Amino acid sequence: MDRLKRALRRINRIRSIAVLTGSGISAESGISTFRDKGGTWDNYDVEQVATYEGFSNNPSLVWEFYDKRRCEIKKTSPNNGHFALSKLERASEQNNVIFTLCTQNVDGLHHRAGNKNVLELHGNLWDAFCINCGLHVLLTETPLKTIPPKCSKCNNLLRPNVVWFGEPLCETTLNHAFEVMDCDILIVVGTSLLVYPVAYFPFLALRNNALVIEVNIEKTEASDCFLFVQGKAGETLSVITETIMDYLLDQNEKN
Ligand code: BV8
Ligand code: ZN
Repeated sequence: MDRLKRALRRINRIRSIAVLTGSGISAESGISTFRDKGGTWDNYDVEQVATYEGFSNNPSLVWEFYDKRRCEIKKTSPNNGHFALSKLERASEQNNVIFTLCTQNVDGLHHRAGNKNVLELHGNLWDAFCINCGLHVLLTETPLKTIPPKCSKCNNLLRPNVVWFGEPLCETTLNHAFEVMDCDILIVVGTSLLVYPVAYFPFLALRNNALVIEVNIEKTEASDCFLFVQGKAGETLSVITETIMDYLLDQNEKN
């Protein structure tokens, strides 16, 4: 962690910390990633299960895909990587540092680990809405009794409240994320950085002179642009967040 300590010393005062996570942070909870060997996209055709066209063609197939993931996620728990980030959020609050966690994940594990200021960039698979009247429904039963689930108000199809390929991210969320990337530290964890526009975010942070720390079990195409720390999220994040928390305490004592 000497590289991290040296990099932290170059920051005059830490006022804001951002985090960007992908499916790799949930891997140690037993949830498969998308593009690793044997991952989700090895077993499903993304066009069929993660696009609006796929949903229109076969809503039952798409709901079976999401319901299977919901059942798996229900049985898992947050891991040390998730808990390290909720600890960092509490320490940031105690030291008057703004903390925002942006996630591409739709599993809801960051909330379950205790993080509060979470921006779910691609939605959340526990939430659904009616394609006709827009009624939102929290779908907690697993497995679903009826596939595809219907709207209790107008009996039209419900769809998962997630962002599919070819769909724009929610504008408010996107604008908020752009603001969040104007930060002093960005920690990027467990993402291949292959999905846009989120893959641009670390470069926005770099342009704002942020210290960008990337945690991954292997290098991504962008790793040479960041302070790359190779390792599993669970172990590595605990060390990184402890180092940052010590620094926050120091900077508070000095002022
Ligand atoms: C849009 C749905 C436009 C929810 C997902 C340029 C600009 C804008 C768009 C595009 C563009 N170029 C191409 C596009 C189109 C497309 C895109 O990016 N395609 C890519 C594939 C080329 N983007 C879109 O379609 C986006 N929409 O731009 O709309 C628009 C604008 C106006 C009007 C109309 C349209 C929408 C993108 C969102 C798609 N939805 N998911 C769900 O079912 O989950 S994306 C999907 O990928 C998930 O959300 C996932 O989170 C995300 C990213 O994947 P990762 O999380 O990174 O997972 P991955 O498996 O890839 O990597 C895991 C990493 O973890 C690896 O690096 C691995 O090494 C590491 N790891 C593994 N274990 C561990 C670990 N690290 C640490 N510890 C471990 N233990
Ligand atoms: Zn309806």
